[in-house]
Amino acid sequence: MRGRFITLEGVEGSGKTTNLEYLCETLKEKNVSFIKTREPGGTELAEAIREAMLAKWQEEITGLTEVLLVFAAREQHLKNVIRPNLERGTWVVCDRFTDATFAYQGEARGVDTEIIERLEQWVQVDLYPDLTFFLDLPPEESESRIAGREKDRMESENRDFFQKVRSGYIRRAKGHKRYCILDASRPLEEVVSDLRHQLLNFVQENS
Ligand code: Z5A
Repeated sequence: MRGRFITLEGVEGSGKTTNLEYLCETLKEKNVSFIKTREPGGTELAEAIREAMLAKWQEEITGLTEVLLVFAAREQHLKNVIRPNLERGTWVVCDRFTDATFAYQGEARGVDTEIIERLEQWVQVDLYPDLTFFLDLPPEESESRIAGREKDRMESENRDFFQKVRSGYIRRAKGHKRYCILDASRPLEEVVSDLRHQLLNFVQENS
């Protein structure tokens, strides 16, 4: 049986990394065989593309360039990591996937959604996440959570940009049944308990 593909999405500081650890613990408890990975990244070349994508450059980086970079990384990641694992029955847990491209490059950078949809079909063909946790947090709260960190090129964008990212995610979440929206402004224990509950139901339905 094909493995299941779970993704985590949200604005920066919404707690993806933190919740991912709890998600993995729950899968271990249930004896689910899985790998943890991230986008952009997950392979040697895709990690190099991630570095280039997040670095600060003197020249202007267009939204379309970002789209092409993330899909080049995604092709490598799908071919070398995600597909082979799913095919051998291993579940894949991924920190961000194509929903991030729609939110960051589509909604916030203004790249035509049709272009992203075409690349999505071309690169992914029939592969989409089975379950997506969206950690929803207003940008002003995410700012205070990551205050003091050294910011990369994307993190250096302003509040208006992250407001658009959030709206993009909310719009997509409403249109796809695979989404599970978690209010990430609550205390961590509550967010984790909610995530765990939804995940346990999913594991039961898919084992
Ligand atoms: N990107 C893109 O543009 N297009 C694409 O297609 C893809 C990605 C795939 C890298 O993503 C960048 O790539 C990202 C979008 C772009 N850029 N931005 N900006 P990333 O996921 O690697 O980086 P990130 O979003 O910056 O992740 P992060 O900063 O590591 O945030 P996080 O993982 O969501 O948060 P965290 O580290 O778990 O938590 C942040 C802090 O909050 C930490 O101190 C926690 O202890 C605390 N925390 C967590 N939950 C709570 C609660 N509930 N209450 C209080 N405090 C909490």
